[in-house]
This record gives sequence, structure tokens and C-alpha cells, in this order.
Amino acid sequence: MKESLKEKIIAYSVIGVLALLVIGLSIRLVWILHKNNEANDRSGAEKITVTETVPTGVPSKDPTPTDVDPTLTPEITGIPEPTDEPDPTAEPTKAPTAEPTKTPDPTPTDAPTPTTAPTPTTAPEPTGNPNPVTGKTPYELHGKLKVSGTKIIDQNGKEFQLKGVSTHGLQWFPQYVNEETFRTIRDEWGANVIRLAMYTDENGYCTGGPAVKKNLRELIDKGVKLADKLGMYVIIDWHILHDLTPVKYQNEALSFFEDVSKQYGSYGNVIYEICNEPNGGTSWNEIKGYAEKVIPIIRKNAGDAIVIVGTPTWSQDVDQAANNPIQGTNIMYALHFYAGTHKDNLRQKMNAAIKRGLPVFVSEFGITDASGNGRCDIDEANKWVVLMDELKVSYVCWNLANKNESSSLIKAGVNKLSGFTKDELSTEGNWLISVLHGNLPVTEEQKEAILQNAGQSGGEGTPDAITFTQKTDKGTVTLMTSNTWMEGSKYCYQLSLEVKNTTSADLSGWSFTFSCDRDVECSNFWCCKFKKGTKSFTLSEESWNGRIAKGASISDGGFILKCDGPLKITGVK
Ligand code: IDC
Repeated sequence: MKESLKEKIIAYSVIGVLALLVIGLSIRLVWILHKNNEANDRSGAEKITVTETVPTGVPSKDPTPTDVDPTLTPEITGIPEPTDEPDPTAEPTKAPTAEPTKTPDPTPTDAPTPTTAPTPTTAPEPTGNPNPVTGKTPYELHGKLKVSGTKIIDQNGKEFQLKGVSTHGLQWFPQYVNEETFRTIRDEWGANVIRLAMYTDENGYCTGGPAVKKNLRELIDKGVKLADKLGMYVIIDWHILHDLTPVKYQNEALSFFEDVSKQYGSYGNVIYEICNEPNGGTSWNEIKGYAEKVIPIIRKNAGDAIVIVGTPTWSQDVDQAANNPIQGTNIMYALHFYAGTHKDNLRQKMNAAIKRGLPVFVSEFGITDASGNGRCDIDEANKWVVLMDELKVSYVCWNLANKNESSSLIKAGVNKLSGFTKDELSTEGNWLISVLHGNLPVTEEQKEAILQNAGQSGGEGTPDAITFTQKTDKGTVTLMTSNTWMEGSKYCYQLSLEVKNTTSADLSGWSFTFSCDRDVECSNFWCCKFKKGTKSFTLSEESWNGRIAKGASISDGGFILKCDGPLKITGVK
């Protein structure tokens, strides 16, 4: 009995152990199966997430140049591009391009250079639209614009800045006037305005013959209507350059603006830029005379649309416009800069003109040198953006093309028309997107120094402005400061000269010697000759402005004086 009990216990134990083993194995099997399922589920979910995060801006196919309207391109793509670049620094005696050498220049040494642009999907707050929050286009949000004081205000009466891009010459790069490109510029780059640059010369509208003319008109029409459809603002730019003065093709300009203002009179998003960059000694008076003929035509057809007027010396001499602005409303004055060439001096000039009440529009700028090529100067470009944003100045970047030059926003060899990746854009292109997305690598401290240096915060120690006017037997002569600043202990004055022929005959030349209360140095002068004396200096005519008809005046001359204390002009003869 004992024996059989022992055997039973052993038998039950074996059965028990076996049963436990089977149960254990089953549990393990079920667990493995469960884990496997879970793993499968997760990998599926990850795939979906990946698909969802593909940037919306990347197109499924690269649009090829076949997207270009075939009716528009054939005749005009044949035009050879000029190799000779305009050089806005080429006339040193006329253009105050040199920087005051000792102007304190707090270059933000530790400002990180934005070598990378944010990718469109991660960008925080694009200035372009449809606005990520409201889903509205720039035009839906801001409507018809007008000029109030020195600023643009929108339909809600709020200060507003236009920021965007300019096409290259439409006769050379027509392919970018298409819906996909405009959408890319608006939605991915963050622009709210596009400028249609229509060269008048260089085989352009006035010199390229009837077929070119027709094609350019069609491109303007296409561009304006696309901008309207996408709720963007658009600038029709009468792009004078090699033609030097707008007066050269004035008749063509009058009929062009008659035509376009009639056609787009009801479009609230159109801005008219009537002469890109007068140069070659073209005086402000000449430009003003031209503007006073064109503007009434635009007013008649397009009501109060904003009109931008170019200024002398490749649209840099806003001080001259500030001395003698055009009568009327919704008129703005162009200032153009290329950050590699134009620095403190031009920023001070812009600031001074705005302080004097001039509405300035930077309808073209580049961050390269003035030729549109060379190194990008990011530090200087950032300083310009700080000042423009502070003063609510609108700005438009040159140029929307893939030309092999550093001011082209798209890299040479990239032929697609939309959905550009970072690698397909140039340094200037990536910088611009970064800026339009509000990413400026400048600290508050640096910002303050930049503004102060531009004369913005003025402060103590800024020399007082000078206004001197006197009637002489050769006419009435006026000297007026457009800017003053300190360089160390030196008092610096930028002065403009006006000579009005108040005599009873035409003047065939002029020379005025001014006396002052201390010795002066002159660091720069333009559109007049300068000779230094003892506690005096003499200004005399240049070849092109010596003749002044009875009753007429010239106001393009200017110069920069430096001296050891506050300056007083005491007389003239
Ligand atoms: C330049 C273009 C260049 C073209 C040339 C034609 O960048 O590819 O060959 O015009 O004349 C301006 C002018 C603008 C210039 C630009 C750069 O408004 O037309 O474009 N620039 O030189 N003013 C200052 C610089």
C-alpha cells in the first residue's frame, strides 16, 4: 500500500510538471503572437506619418520649361542677354557712393550668418499667404493700399509693408510669369508682392520691335491677372536703365501708362513704378517733370493707385526728392540699394529723407554688389532689413531668375519653375526666404546700434541741421542739410545745393564761394565741382548743369563736409 502510494505521488507529480510545461509554452506562444501583431501595427502607423510629413511644397514632378506659355516665349527668348552690366558706382564724382570712412560702423560681429533657410513647412510665420491662420490671401487681408505720411496703410488703416521679389527682365526670363511660380513665391517664400520688370531699352519695350512689345504687354497682362487671382500685389515697372533718363522714351511711357492704367484701373492690387533708375546725371527736376506728366494719366484711369517715382543716381538720391517732392497723394519715391556696395551712407540718406516726410519704397535691392554680382554681404543686408522694418519701408528683391549671377534667386542650371529646394536656391534666395519668414539673426543690442548709426535714434551730439539761402547777382542759392552725424569728434554735414535763376537772363555757368566760421574738409561731392579755401569753399557747375534758363533751377548738386565743431555758413558771393 505504501509502495503504491509512492508510485501514485510520483505519477501525479510527473503529470503536474508536464501540465505546467504545456501551459507555460502556450502562454509564451500567445505572447509572441501578440507582440508580432503589435510590431506590425506600429510599422504601418509610422509609414503613414512619414507620408504626412512630406513637405507640401515639394511638387510631385518637376515642372519643366514646357509649362511656359508657348505663345509667349519663342520670339523673346532669342534676345541675347547683355554682358555689360550697369555699374551704379561708375560715376564717382556724381554719386555719393563712398562711405564716410570714419562713420562708426558697429558691424554685428557675432551675428550668425543664416546659411540655411528654413524649409517651407517648418517656417513659423510667413508674411505671404494664404495666411496659415486665416487662410486668406494678402489682398483679402489688406485690400487696397494707400500712403499715409511716409508709410503704406492697408484697408484697416494699419501700417503695412510689401515684401517680395522682382522678376529679372521679362524679355529674357519670361518663363517665371506663371501660376506655379507665383504660388511658390507667395506660399513657400512668404512674399506678398511681385514686381514685373519691363526693360524699356536693351531690346525691351521701346527698342525690341513690335513682336517684343506685344509679348511684353502679354506678359504684363498675364502677371497682373495671376497676381490678382492669387491675391498678391503687383508692381508694373517701367524699367529704364541704359536709357538714363525717363524723358528719352517719354512718349512711349505716356501711352503705355495710359493703356495699362485703363486696363487695370479697377484692380486694387496694382502699383505703377514709372521709372526704375534714372542715372547719368539726370536731375531730379527732369524726373519730376516727367512724373508730373505720367501721374495725371494714371490718376485719370486708376484713381488713387500708388505710384513709385525713381530718383537720381540709380534711385539713390531720395534727399533731392525730399527737397522738392511732387504734389499729390499716394506717391512714393524709389530708393534702391545693393548691400555689398551701399551701406551706412545710403541708409542715413534714406533715414533722413523719411524723417523729412518722404514716403520711400525700396522697389529693388540686392545683397550683392551694385553690378548684381559678386559676394553676398549678409551683414550689411541684415542691417538694411532692420532699418526698413523699423521705418515700415516696403522692399522687393532683385531677381527672379536662374541667371549665373549672384543676385539671381535661383541657381544657374535649375530649370524648374516652382517648389525649389534649399539647394536649388542661391545664397541670396535662401537669405530672402529666411527674412520673409521673419528670421533675422540680429540681437536687440545690435539692432539698436544699427538704427542709431543710420541716424534713427539721433541722440545728443548730432550736429544741428543747416539751411542757408541767399539771393546773389547769379541767382538764389540754397544749401540745406539732408543728414548730419558725428564721426568721433568730427561734425559731419551732408548738404544739397539748389541754384534758382532769379536773374533776368539765362545763366551760362555758375560758381559760388561760401564763407563759413571754420575750415572744412570735403569727403565727397556730386553734380557740382568743389574747391576748398580758408574758412570758405567754392561750388561750381558741372558740364551738364551749367546752363540754367531764366526762372529755372537745378537741385542735383550735393557734398559732404566735415569739421571740428558746429558749422555756420556766413555768406556767399
Ligand atoms: C541687371 C541684371 C543683369 C542684366 C543687366 C542688364 O542683373 O543680369 O544683364 O541688368 O542691364 C540695377 C538695375 C537692374 C540691374 C541690377 C544689377 O535696376 O536692371 O540688373 N541693378 O546690375 N540697379 C542696380 C543694380
